[in-house]
Amino acid sequence: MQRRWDIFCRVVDNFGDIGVCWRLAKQLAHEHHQSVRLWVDDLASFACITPTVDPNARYQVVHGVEIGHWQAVFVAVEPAEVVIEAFACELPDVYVAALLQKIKQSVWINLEYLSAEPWVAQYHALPSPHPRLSLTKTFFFPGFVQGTGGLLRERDLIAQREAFSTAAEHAFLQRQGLLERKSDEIRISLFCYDTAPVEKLIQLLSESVVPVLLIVPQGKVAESIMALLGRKAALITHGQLTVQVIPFMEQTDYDRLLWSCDVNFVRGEDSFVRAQWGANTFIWNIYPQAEGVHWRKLDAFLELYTTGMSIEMAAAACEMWHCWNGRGEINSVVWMNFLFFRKSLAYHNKNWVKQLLKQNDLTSSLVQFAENRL
Ligand code: TRH
Repeated sequence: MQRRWDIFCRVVDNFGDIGVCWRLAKQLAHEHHQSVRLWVDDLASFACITPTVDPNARYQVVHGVEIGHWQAVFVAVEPAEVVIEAFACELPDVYVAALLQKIKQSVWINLEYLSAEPWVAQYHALPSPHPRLSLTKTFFFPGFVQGTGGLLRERDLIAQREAFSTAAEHAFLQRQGLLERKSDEIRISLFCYDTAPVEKLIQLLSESVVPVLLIVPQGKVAESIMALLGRKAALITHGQLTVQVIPFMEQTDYDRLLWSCDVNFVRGEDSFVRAQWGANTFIWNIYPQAEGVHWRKLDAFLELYTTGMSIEMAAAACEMWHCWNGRGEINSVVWMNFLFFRKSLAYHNKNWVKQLLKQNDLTSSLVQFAENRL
């Protein structure tokens, strides 16, 4: 049944908040034929991952989704039947007041950040009564296991990835102005925080015995690599290493980049999930949190993900991931050991994807949940 949805997104920093909300909004509109309004406080960040978004428009429709600029003074609107408060962003007071006035209550969902920690399944879909008002919101947790809300995954994503032939890759590389593949080359995409040991990685890649192409989206990390290599250019060669700095791509093209690289360094939440669907070898730079809370998340994921790997392969992956996140120093042994397992890891990832596919995707879970409540 077609329902009206309001999604509220506050961009804390980076692109993950809007990345997730935009993906969800599009999927609701395109696959579930829902009527979706997306309220975003930072349209400039949004425009980086979706160039068709006008950063100056108060109201616009893009890919069938209504987009409203969430400004400091929120003009009262009739609330939708389903309300998504993304990542505890706190709905505008006038909107909450309007929710209270509704004869038939809306379904109010707080969409949480992704975590592989075991408690997630226990807390998923629990109601939380408002402390003062007669309204209840539900905490909805994405996750990797049954009993959670699942992961964002478009209906045709895996089929599209499987249909990504050599010819399609060639066309994609040409369209993006990316270098063609050399025969024995290792192709790596690098999307990480500036706290990652990038300098060390550059040194290791420069010493490689096979050619390496490192593709880096523009931003702080690309700037620091250019400073390190002493050249401000889109293409820099240093020993066996070629660095290609590229503009930010649209989300769908970023997927293709992940499919066309042998190793993907990803970060945060959304690119981390996309690398998993892509199934090529990946390394996660987790979003750092106060008091090292992120380590529990990282290790919880590694525990799930490495299940079924040989002890050696699991150790190589865990060591590389730990070093990349600042626990231990990345050196040639750690890197070479990880590279040694590169193909086996990609093979393992195919089974990992099969396991993840047993779950409903997050958008379908949300639609089902809302429909049961309305
Ligand atoms: O940008 P991020 O670091 O976002 C983070 C995380 O979501 C983190 O959990 C959150 O707390 C913090 O923001 C506030 O990384 P993430 O999650 O991978 O989001 C990046 C988005 O950008 C994702 O949707 C993929 C997209 N992207 C493109 O569309 N094109 C590109 O070229 C690149 C590199 C990324």
